[in-house]
Amino acid sequence: MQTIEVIDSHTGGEPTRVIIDGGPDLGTGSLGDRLAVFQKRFDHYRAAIAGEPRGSDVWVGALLTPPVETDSAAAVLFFNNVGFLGMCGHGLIGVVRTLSHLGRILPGTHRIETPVGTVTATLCDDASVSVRNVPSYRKAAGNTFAVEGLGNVTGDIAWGGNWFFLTDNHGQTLESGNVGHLTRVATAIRTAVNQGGFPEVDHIELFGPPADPRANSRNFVLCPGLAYDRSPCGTGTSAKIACLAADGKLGENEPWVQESIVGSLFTGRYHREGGHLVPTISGTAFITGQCHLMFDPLDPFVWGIHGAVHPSADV
Ligand code: PYC
Repeated sequence: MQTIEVIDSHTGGEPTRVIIDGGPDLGTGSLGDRLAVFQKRFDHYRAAIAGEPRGSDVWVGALLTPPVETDSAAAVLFFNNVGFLGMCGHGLIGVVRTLSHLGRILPGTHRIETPVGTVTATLCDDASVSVRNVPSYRKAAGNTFAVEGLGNVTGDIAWGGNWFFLTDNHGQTLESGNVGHLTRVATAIRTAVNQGGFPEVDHIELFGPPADPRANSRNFVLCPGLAYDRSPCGTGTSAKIACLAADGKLGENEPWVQESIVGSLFTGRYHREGGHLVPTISGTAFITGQCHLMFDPLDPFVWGIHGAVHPSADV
C-alpha cells in the first residue's frame, strides 16, 4: 500500500503537516515550474493530505522539495484545503521546527525557498523561529466596499506573501466564541472586495483590541478555504506591518505584537532594504505527531472527500 510520511506541528494553534517522504516527484525545474506540476498532476495529493478524512479545512500542508540554490536549506510548497499558498508564516515556522526535530538543521540562520521568494529563518536555542519574510507592501489604502448584510466597510489591500484585505472598520467583536459569525462576515467582505476590483485577495483580516496586555492588536483571519487562522498569521502580520509603516504608525525595528483570535502571539518588526520593506515575524511551533498516511486503493475516499481531482495514471 502507498504510504506518505508526515510530521505534524502547530504554531500558535494553527497546524502544519510537513511531508518528509513519499510525496510526488515534481521534477527539477524552478519552484514555479514544480508548483505548476503539483497543481496540474498531483492535486489529489493536496486534497488527500490536507483535507478530510486525514486532515480538515484548517490544515496547511508543506511539501519539501530539493532547493534550487545550493546555499538554501530547503524549498517548500504550501497548500491547504482548496489550493496553494505563496508563503505561509506559521507554516514556515512549523517547517523549521520539523527540520530541527529531524536533525537536518541546527540553531542558526537558514535560507528557505518558496514560490514567492526566498525567506531567511533563524532558529533560536529556545526553539523559537524568526522569519525574515518576502518584501511586503500596501497596494491600496482606504478602499470602501458595500458588503451585503453589513454596509460599507473600509480597509487596505496589502501583500505579505499572500494577498489580504485588512480592516478595523467592521463593527464585530473579535472573540473565539464568535468565530462562526466572524467567518460569515469575513466571507461577505471577501466577496465584496473581490467583486470591487481586487480578485487576487483571498485572505480577510479583521482587527480589534487585544485581550493580552503584551499585544498591540488582535486579529481574525479568514483563509482561502473559509477556515480561520488559529495563529496571528505570519503573512497577515507582515501585511499589517506594511500598512502601519505606510501610515507612519510603526517605525523601523519597532516591535508589533499581534494576537490571534485564540490568544496566541507573533512579534513582528520591519527593516528597509533596497527600497523594500522587509518584515520579520517571530513565533514558536510544537511538534504534535509523526505518522505514515496510508492510501488503501479500496478506500472510496482514498484521495479525500472534498475537491479531490481524480488520480491520474501518475499514481
Ligand atoms: O501564517 O502566513 C500564515 C498563514 C497563512 C494562512 C494560514 N497561516
